[in-house]
Amino acid sequence: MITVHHLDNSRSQRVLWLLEELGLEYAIEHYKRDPKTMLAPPELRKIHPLGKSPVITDGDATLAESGAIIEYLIGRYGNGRLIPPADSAERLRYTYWLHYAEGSAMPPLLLKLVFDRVENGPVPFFIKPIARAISRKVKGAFIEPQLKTHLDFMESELTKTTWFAGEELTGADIQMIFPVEAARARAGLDSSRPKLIAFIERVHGRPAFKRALERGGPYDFAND
Ligand SMILES: N[C@@H](CCC(=O)N[C@@H](CS)C(=O)NCC(=O)O)C(=O)O
Repeated sequence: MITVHHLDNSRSQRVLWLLEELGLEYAIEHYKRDPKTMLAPPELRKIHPLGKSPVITDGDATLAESGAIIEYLIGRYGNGRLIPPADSAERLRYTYWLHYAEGSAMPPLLLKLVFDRVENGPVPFFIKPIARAISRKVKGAFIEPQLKTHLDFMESELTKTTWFAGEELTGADIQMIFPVEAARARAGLDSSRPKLIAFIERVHGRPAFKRALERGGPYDFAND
């Protein structure tokens, strides 16, 4: 039996979605974020030393890192589904987007989250103007231009194909939904980039995605 160690409002939602697309049976161990720090509870470290979600266990195997989990589940249980044929142009795109999501798209989104908190979070009043000034400088000079470049790039790629790797839904889309949703929630992705918004809507309309939401519990990024 596959068990997903699932943190509310997190990347592991996409693993539940994948399992639903593949029609596999699975169990969920639920973990709740600390409401103040938003960090995962310490129990998750008993499953994997980094204490991050997602983590899955399958028999004797324990696997973390959403891209690795997606590759593993599709390779082991997909029977050719959700992955383009080897040596095709689509397969290369699939590999690219599977890595791009966490390797390139997420870092500026995470930086935005951190510096927004520096700017607006509770700090002693005499530090606040300095914290604000530093945060605005970093965001304006580095983070926001980076986010624009990535959003423009993703939008233009989706003018070439319906899904990220081609005309069929693949694991690459399952991996990409999280940064695209995060960009809508916290980085200004809006209807000025219609292909990305249509991508989110198409994903959220899928029966497997809806089933995964019912099983996973709170997931604010799906609030359309
Ligand atoms: N690159 C990792 C990132 C894992 C990660 O940072 N997960 C977040 C959830 S979205 C987490 O567990 N956050 C809680 C914490 O850091 O304590 C992946 O894709 O699996």
